[in-house]
Amino acid sequence: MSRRIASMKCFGFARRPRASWVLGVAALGLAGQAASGDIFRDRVYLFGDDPAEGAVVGNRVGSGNEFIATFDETGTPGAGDLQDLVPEPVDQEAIYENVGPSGLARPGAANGAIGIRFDGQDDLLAGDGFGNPNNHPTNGDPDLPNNFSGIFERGVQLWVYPDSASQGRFQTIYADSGDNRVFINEEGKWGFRQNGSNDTVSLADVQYDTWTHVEYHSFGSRPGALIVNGVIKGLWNDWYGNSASELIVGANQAGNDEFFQGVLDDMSVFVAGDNSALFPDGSNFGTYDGSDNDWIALQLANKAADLGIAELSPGDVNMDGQLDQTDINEFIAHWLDTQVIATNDPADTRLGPTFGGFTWILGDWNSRTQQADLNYDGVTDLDDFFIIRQAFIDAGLAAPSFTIPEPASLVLLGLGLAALSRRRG
Ligand SMILES: [Ca+2]
Ligand SMILES: [Ca+2]
Ligand SMILES: [Ca+2]
Ligand SMILES: [Ca+2]
Repeated sequence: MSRRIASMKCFGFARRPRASWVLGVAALGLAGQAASGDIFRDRVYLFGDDPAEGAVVGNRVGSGNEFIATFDETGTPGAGDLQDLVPEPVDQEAIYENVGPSGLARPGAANGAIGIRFDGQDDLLAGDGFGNPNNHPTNGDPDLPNNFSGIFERGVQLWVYPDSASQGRFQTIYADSGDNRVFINEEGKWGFRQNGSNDTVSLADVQYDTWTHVEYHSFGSRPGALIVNGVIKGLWNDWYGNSASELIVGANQAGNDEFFQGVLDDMSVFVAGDNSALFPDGSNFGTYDGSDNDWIALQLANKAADLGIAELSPGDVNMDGQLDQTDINEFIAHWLDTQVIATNDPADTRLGPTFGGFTWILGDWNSRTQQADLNYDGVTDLDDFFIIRQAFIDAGLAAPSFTIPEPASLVLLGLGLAALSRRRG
């Protein structure tokens, strides 16, 4: 079985000496990724958009290149960090699909964009697993890049177009080891598994024959969240699983069941965190905020396009293309608003069955649009005001101030923040 051949490939083996990598990525502009944050995407799978891959709509995946693979766009030729995905078996029928405006019209897709269709019978893609970054197999290898030791934040995101003919079947979207996966269950709900055997099924209904963006995100030690179209729909209370076994896309870990039927596109795998102070070869892999979610990034880009501007200011609370007093007012109106997400609250219909009863404060598209949570951390506080303030300064406007709407002490905030903290301390 060719899957076993893939499993024998060791980490660090440079499968693709592609000297044109830098040019290729620059030319692509990571089309459709709408990358806006500073997280580190260690894998970007465009599923056919890289010209070097030789994808032709209707052809089998990998048929246009000598590696019989769909390419990972992030890495350096010969450095061991290009983790391609190989269709298995190689004569199966996973095929390139037109996902541009004239095809399945994935949100944000440009003319000519390509994705991959899975038939729900036997199609899958296989590659190196990634697991918890702290336990990544290449950590500490002086000959390989990306020492993730001490890094625990891990996320995966992609676009999914489930075929309605697949309704009623359990389908695995991807499985990174047996411990971590995202799936659709028999009842048509989105779900995920993190570090173990418990499946968390959300209350989010799968929409068939249309596109949905799904992110699975382990925020470090915990929690882990399932984010569907930019909104948190499921939580789990554990680390990201450590197993370094294969990554399977489109089927279960064994590659023999739970086949996905439909089209997948633009999948990326990321880490965040900073281990530069811990290890000589460590790095700052960035800080995640909601704008790193490709669905949210697309909403922000679309709003800017509608306004005829290049991009929204990070301090534009009401997203109207202007920085003015209305942004301050809206921020003040939501001062200390907090998005509490609890799995044990029967009244909270966002989440599914309770596993232990977890309560977390987290941000998403809802907290951004409904409570002025500019940094997507779930709380509207001074951190968000600093974003507004810096945006005003960057735009050449006078630094704004505001009055904290606290009954005990009405305190003017602005340039005197340092003095303020001393007085209160
Ligand atoms: Ca890579
Ligand atoms: Ca694509
Ligand atoms: Ca505004
Ligand atoms: Ca905030």
